[in-house]
Amino acid sequence: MSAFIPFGNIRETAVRLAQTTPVTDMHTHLYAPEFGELLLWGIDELLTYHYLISESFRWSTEEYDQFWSMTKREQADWIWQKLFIEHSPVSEAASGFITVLHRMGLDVSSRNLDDYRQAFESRTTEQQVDMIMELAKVKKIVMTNDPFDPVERKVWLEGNGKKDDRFYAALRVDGLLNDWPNAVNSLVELGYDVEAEWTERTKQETRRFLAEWIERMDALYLAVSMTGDFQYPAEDHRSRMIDDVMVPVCQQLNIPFALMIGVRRKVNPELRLAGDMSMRSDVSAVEALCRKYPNQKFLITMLARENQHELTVLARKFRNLMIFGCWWFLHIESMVEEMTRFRVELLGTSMIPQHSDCRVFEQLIYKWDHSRTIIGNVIADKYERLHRSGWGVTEDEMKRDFDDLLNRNFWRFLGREAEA
Ligand code: HDL
Ligand code: ZN
Repeated sequence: MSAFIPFGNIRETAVRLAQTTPVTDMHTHLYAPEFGELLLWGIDELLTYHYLISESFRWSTEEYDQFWSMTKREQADWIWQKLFIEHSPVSEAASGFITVLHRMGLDVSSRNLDDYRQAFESRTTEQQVDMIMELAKVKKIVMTNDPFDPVERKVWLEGNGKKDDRFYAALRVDGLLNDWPNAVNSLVELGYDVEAEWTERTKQETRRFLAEWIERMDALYLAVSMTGDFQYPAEDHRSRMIDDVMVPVCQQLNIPFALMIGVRRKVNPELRLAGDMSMRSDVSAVEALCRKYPNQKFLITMLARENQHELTVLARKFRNLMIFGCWWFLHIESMVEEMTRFRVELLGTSMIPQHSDCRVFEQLIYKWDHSRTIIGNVIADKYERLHRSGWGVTEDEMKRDFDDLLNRNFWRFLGREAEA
């Protein structure tokens, strides 16, 4: 066994390992290069990230449509002016853009957007993907895949789907739960014999749809996001869809069911994708699912800060519950710090502390840099406390712990640890 790390070296070793351990990013909105236009990257995509759009409007009195009528480049210039030039970019998303520029070796002090754009123009998509994954030390990326999206469906049906083995699929089917009437129309168009009424045939055909797409994509898990008013069990369509279709298919194909709970959609429709909000949810719905289906694995993340401690305590009660990430409005330094700390204090290293949720490829750099440093320091605190009680930790043990947190826990939970 290697030697225990001396007390004085614990923190720098832990933070170094947190910063360098290769990550499996288990929930993103990124795509492999073969998905073409669906893969977003570059300066203008980074600046028109929906987080930055909503923050920019706080400094503006212009009509929303005036912004939406601009070109993407004009929108990026407007956001740059509002959030970076007229005011300091201190928010998580704005400072993240600066972190990306800095880590890509650009002259941040120039404050010249066209200089930054020019530096990106010399690279192909594949070169940018390789460079960013190397800089962010992200070795595997799980996408969010929606067969109801015609652009994406075409890639899966005609382009032989995924080729890049660094990318994995997750089947995302919010519409089946949250917009059943429209989902029925989409399923019928795809050749499934379903109707709005919850008949045996409809259940069977919806199960067939899920099973066929999970197998076509080799989807690692089935995912849905839900508004915070989600109740389970309930005499409603969502509970019937979960009980009669989603859990049976996940059991049949032995994959986890991921529920992302707590969004309140379109509180300001003028902001479009940026117009969603968080809301407190009912953790007892997760408890009921975990208890009713002890052999079904659930990946759960919730959006309201108020739900986090209770969800973490629940994870102590159900080993089929894997909590993950600091989702969306929680992906800020203060919340990552707070959530990681009590998650470690209640669960040790048996959870998935972060996912990036990236929509634009270069965001991997800042979303992981910022989180890794926090995770490293929280774990260092715990190692130091152990050391003061006479329990030394070796570097190999630290490597194991950070690999568990940032990579292996996810694959082990899937039952696919060989791919970690
Ligand atoms: O539903 C989700 O997966 C969320 O992550 C939304 O995509 C949200 O718009 C987002 O981008 N959060 O980071
Ligand atoms: Zn997401």
